[in-house]
Amino acid sequence: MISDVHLGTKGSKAKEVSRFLKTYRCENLILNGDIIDGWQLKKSGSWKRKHTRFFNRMLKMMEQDNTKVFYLRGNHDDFLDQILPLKIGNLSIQTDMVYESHGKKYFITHGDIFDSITTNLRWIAYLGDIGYTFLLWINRMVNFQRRKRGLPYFSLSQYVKGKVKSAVSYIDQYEEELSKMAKAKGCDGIICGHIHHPENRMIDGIHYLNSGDWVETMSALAEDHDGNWQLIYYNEIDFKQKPENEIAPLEIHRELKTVAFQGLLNSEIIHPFQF
Ligand SMILES: [Mn+2]
Repeated sequence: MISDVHLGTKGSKAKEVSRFLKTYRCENLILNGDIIDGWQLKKSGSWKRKHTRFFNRMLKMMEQDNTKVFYLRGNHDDFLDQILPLKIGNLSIQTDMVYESHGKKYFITHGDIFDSITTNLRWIAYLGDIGYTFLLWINRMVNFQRRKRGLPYFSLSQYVKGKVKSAVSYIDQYEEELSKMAKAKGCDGIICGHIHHPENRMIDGIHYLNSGDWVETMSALAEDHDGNWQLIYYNEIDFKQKPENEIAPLEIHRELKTVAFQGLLNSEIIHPFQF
């Protein structure tokens, strides 16, 4: 399973994700939302050949390995809402799904449904070191100006630190909310994407899984024949070896409709940090 490829944007690691898909064989491929970045394409993004190659690879998998593809809509590819549910041969486009395997039920959704309650500066979690250094630099500039005007020192770094802390708790809050939803739906686990934060852990008796992204972490999620889930990081793959990794079969239980929320932070400047 992969999510958040954001094809059509500069940050999309399209070549890497195609290479990743070429390395593995699977019975089912779940594209868990934000595969195509419709928002960015509408504004200023450009569709490149490498973005088309991703879909060529997907079609090859469907042809050669008889892989079933489930494309679940994300908030950036919400244009799919107009056509789903749609099934053409081995390709199925839908809102979300329940996946049953080895006696366990997993609710699979992109996971943007909680954006409405957690819109406050969630992008700041992804500032990282460079962003932080940059902010410290701004801090110096701001205070230089303030001093000239006789204003007291303002600690932007302290302000940002507080925000970063709340961004970390945003991730915790997100993971907990989705786990609660899985529980409410009578599932054993939840699989999502959206926040570009790969994860595989237990939260209050619910198996919480996040398939990561192909913008920052280059990560994916796979289930083996025994029903064990693991995160795969592109940077850790030994491409010289020819692994014959196959992923266990998948049964579709039922389709559920969820409500789509548009992200509220839609300005050009912070776009790279949007989920
Ligand atoms: Mn998203």
